[in-house]
Amino acid sequence: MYDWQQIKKQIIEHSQTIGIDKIGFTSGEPFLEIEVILREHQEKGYSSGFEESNIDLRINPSLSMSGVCSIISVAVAYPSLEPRPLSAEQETRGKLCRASWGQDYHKVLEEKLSNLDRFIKLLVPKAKTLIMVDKGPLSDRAVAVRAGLGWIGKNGSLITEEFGSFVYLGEILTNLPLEPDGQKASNLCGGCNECLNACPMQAILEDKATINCQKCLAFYTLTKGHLEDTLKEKIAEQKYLYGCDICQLVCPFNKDKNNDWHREFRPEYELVNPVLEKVIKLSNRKFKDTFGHMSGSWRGKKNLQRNAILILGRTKGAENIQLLADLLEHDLRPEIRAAVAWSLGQYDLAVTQNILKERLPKEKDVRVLQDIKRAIKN
Ligand code: B12
Repeated sequence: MYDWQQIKKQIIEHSQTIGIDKIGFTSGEPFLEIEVILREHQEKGYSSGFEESNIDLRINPSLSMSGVCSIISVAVAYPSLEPRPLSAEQETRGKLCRASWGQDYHKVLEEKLSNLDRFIKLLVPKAKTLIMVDKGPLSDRAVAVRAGLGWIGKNGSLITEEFGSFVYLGEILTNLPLEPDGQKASNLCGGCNECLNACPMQAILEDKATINCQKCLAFYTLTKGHLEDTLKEKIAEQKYLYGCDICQLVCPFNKDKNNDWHREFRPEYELVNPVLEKVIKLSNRKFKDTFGHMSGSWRGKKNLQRNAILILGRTKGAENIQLLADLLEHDLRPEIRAAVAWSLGQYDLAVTQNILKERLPKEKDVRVLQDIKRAIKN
């Protein structure tokens, strides 16, 4: 009784009016094409731990929603061009990855998909649906590939020909029999190895078009707790407080593209390149007010502060020694004191060595003690 072709057309048209940049359709069949990839990724210890660990759930949409017949996959583009500094000031700053620019993308995409969902239910009141953005068990990238939105680049990202890889993904599972889009996007990476060469961690597994998450810098910026010194160095060197864009920035499909038409994602210089000292001194309330709306606030204040301290250490600015000394003496969080110990160790100065030595007899946390000792030895 329904004209499904017509309904699909109306869904596509509506999506274009609500800021969905690309839309595609695929069946609700299991994603058998990625089963081996996902199992191997997990078995070899390449997983991040943030993804759904139950592979059956990951590949079988019907375990998330019984009666699923089709999946509507969407991409929403986000900007890549750095905002201009407001002045030529030389304050030490860090950066947040582009996926944390503007409003939290989960919220933005969920709103767009809820809007599309309401529209579908106006057309077909009995439609059953389930919205997923990032947090669902399905691989958003695998859904997008099968729906024809793009291809998986060597860096593991879903690349669209129109917008490059700076796109967020989400999907609606539904029991409606919407016709799948037959045409898959061709993989246009060819012999290009820019991402492989640029990754500071050698995290990209070339032959697999996937990454070893246990090496990925983005992963480490959001890992809680203590870090190995080599990882501290990498965070400090690349200046990322949250996430990492390196393997995407060098991608030829992202060059000369700045997907800046969604107001929600427009970056504010002071927020995406914050002054490190200000980040380190944030109160809980100020953190929530300043960064709470961004996806980069997800891992909490302590993570951003730990990373800010590491970056500060690498700059070795004399003006920051007092701040670091105060933190080592008074901050109650061991991860913060450990980061400070490393940072003070970066200065090759008698004064910073003395600060570390004076703390030694007072420090109670075993892990921080080790870090202080290493910083003194260095
Ligand atoms: C866990 C996670 C992370 C982890 C691990 C990342 C990773 N590469 O696995 C960490 C914290 C490191 C991370 C980082 C980032 N993430 Co993340 N992350 C996820 C999450 C929740 C699960 C990913 C996952 O399962 N990984 C395991 C691998 C094996 O699976 P997969 O990446 O989904 O798919 C792979 C395979 O299935 C295979 N594949 C898929 N389809 C097909 C089809 C064929 C034919 C073949 C052969 C292979 C194949 O290739 C894919 C790439 O390796 C997804 C959301 C979701 N629910 O899917 C977002 C997601 C992948 N992340 C996203 C983003 C934006 C990022 C960052 C760019 C953020 C940043 N700037 O720091 C980085 C990119 C790092 C990178 N190069 O991958 C976007 C990616 C959008 C895009 N255009 O690809 C997603 C989809 C969130 C979203 N809804 O928009 N992320």
